[in-house]
Parts: sequence; structure tokens; C-alpha cells
Amino acid sequence: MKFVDQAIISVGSGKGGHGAVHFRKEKFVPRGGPDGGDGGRGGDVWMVASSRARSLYDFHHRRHHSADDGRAGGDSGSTGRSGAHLELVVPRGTQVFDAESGELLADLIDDDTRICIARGGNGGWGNARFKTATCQAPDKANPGLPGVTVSLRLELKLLADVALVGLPNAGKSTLIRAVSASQARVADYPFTTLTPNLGVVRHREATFTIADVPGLVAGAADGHGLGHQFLRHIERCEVLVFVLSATDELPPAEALAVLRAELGSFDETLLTRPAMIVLNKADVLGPEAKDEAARLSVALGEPVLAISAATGQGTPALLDALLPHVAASSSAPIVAPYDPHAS
Ligand SMILES: Nc1nc2c(ncn2[C@@H]2O[C@H](COP(=O)(O)OP(=O)(O)OP(=O)(O)O)[C@@H](O)[C@H]2O)c(=O)[nH]1
Ligand SMILES: [Mg+2]
Repeated sequence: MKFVDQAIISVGSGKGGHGAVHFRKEKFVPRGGPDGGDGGRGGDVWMVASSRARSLYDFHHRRHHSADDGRAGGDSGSTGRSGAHLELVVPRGTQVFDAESGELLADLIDDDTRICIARGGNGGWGNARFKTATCQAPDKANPGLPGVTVSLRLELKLLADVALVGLPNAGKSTLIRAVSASQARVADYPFTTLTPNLGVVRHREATFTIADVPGLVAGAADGHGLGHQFLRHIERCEVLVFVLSATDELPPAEALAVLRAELGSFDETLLTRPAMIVLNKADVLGPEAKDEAARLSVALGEPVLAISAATGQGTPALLDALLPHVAASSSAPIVAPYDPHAS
């Protein structure tokens, strides 16, 4: 299934059913009173997060979604049937914005978090409600109220604890495959990865998620390569791993400078996020790799870990170093959990 991480949709809640005008007709009751029932309520539109949903693909194809209308009231005071509510299931990590004002309506993070986007219209009163002392036979009933239509922008931001950031071909996908069950595609050419991959890492007692986003290149901010379009997926991660290739023509320190410049031009705060630097493809350098990593570490003034995503060398040490960051991770939803009894 295609990975789609943005969609613009419109949702409409159901109309309320009309109230009925009706009079009791019974044998031997010459002038039965009014007994027209109320219309049923229109259905609401809800959004609910679920780990079963993986992308916003369905919304890319179907743009309009509406709940059912309420039915009209009936005879003998019977209320019309309410319209069924509509539940739209989105992946965890979906942010829902009002497309017109840009306001963030909900950040659906936990499984089963839900929000009512559009309330259904109330049903109209039937004529039984209008009977008064002076008006015993009202022929008046209210129409049902209309539903509301809302334009929404959905934006999926993956919820990974760790994000791998690197130039194309640095070995990010090889690394996510090495440490998780992800089947990310690996190949010896740039831009093998076109959409983010998520993997679940189980290391010692901990379980955390790791994201492999498409390679970044210099000028991504101006739309080079795949541009910045996937960087929003790393906004919520706890820790970044800069994956540098030891065999690239571009020296690793320069590669890191390119990556940091691109992250910074997308979102300055990403530069203050805890980060780890790995020098990948250590197997190619052989025993030299450790010294190379040490030299780089001195030059940068930051720790650098030599690893080989291909052979697994150094990856347990990387996962160990990530543990303190991911253990602290917790993301709280900004909307209250669904309460079916709340009005
Ligand atoms: N020798 C060696 N080769 C590696 C290592 N890691 C990755 N490679 C090779 O490098 C090439 C690129 O690897 P990928 O994992 O696809 O790189 P990527 O960073 O995901 O690339 P994009 O998806 O294009 O951004 C592949 O041919 C891999 O086999 C490593 O540790 N050692
Ligand atoms: Mg890749």
C-alpha cells in the first residue's frame, strides 16, 4: 500500500430528521390530539487513531465523508431513527487541522484516542410538542437542523523514538534492517528509500521504534532530492542518529555539516535534539575504522561510533547508547480519551 502522509478532506455530519405533523386517528375518538414525533438526530463524525491504520492512503482517494441523516418523526409520538455516526480511522500520530483556519484540532497519538469533528444536527420537534391550552391541534412541526461540513487537513507524523538521518546511500535502511524486523529496501544507489520505514527494536529489556527517512541532500530546503517533505516525521523523535558513510567521496565531517544545515533550515529545534553520530561501513575500512572514528570525534568534539550495518559490528553499542534516550520517551495526547457519555 502506498504511503500517504497528507490529505485534505471534508466531512459532513448528518442532518436532523424533520418533526412530524400528525393527529391521532382512533375509532370513537373524534378529535384525537396531535401525536407527530420528533425527528432523529443526525450522525456525528468522529476521528479515531488506530495502530491498524498505517497511512492516510484511503483519504487520498476518497475526499468527502459524511455521516447518516436522522429520519423524520412518525405517528403516535414515535421519534425518528438517529443517523449512524461515522468513524474515520487514521494512523496513530495523525494531526487534524481545520483546513481553513489552520488551527490544530487534535493530535491523535494513542491507540483509540478519538475526537468528535462534527456534531449531527438535532431532530425537529413533532407537532405533539406544540400543543398548548389555547392550541389543541397545532399543525406546526420543526424541520431538522442541518449538519455541519468541515474541511480538514490531515497530517501524519510518525511516532518513532529514534530517527536515522543521512545522505543517500549512507546505509540507513541497511541499519534499520540490522536492528529491527523492518524489510526496508536496500540498494547501491541514492534514493532507494522513497517513503519512511518504521522498525521496532527489541534490545535488552527495552522496546522502541526507529524510523528510516529518505536520504537528505544539500539544498533539500530548496526542493533538491526529495526535499524536506519527510522531515516532519522526525519532529517527534527523541533522538537522532546521523548515519555517515566511511566510503563516500564526501568526507564524513562535511556530510554531517550538510545534514545539520538541512535539518536546521527545516526546524531549528532539531539541532538541539539529542543526537548520536555513527560512522557506517566500518567493515570496508577494517581495523582502521576505530582510528578513523576517533579522529572524526576529535575533529567534531562529539563522540562517534564506528559501526557496520552490513556485518552488525558496533550495532549493539549503538543500541546501548540509545537506551537512556528512549526510556524517557513518552508522548501524551492533547485530546481527552473518548467518553461515550459526554454530551
Ligand atoms: N560494506 C558495507 N556496505 C554497506 C553498509 N551499509 C550499507 N551498505 C551498502 O550501501 C548501499 C546503500 O545502502 P542503503 O541502506 O540502501 O542506504 P540508504 O542510506 O538507505 O540510502 P537511501 O535510501 O538512498 O537514502 C547498499 O549497497 C548497501 O549494501 C555497511 O555497513 N558496509
Ligand atoms: Mg534507504
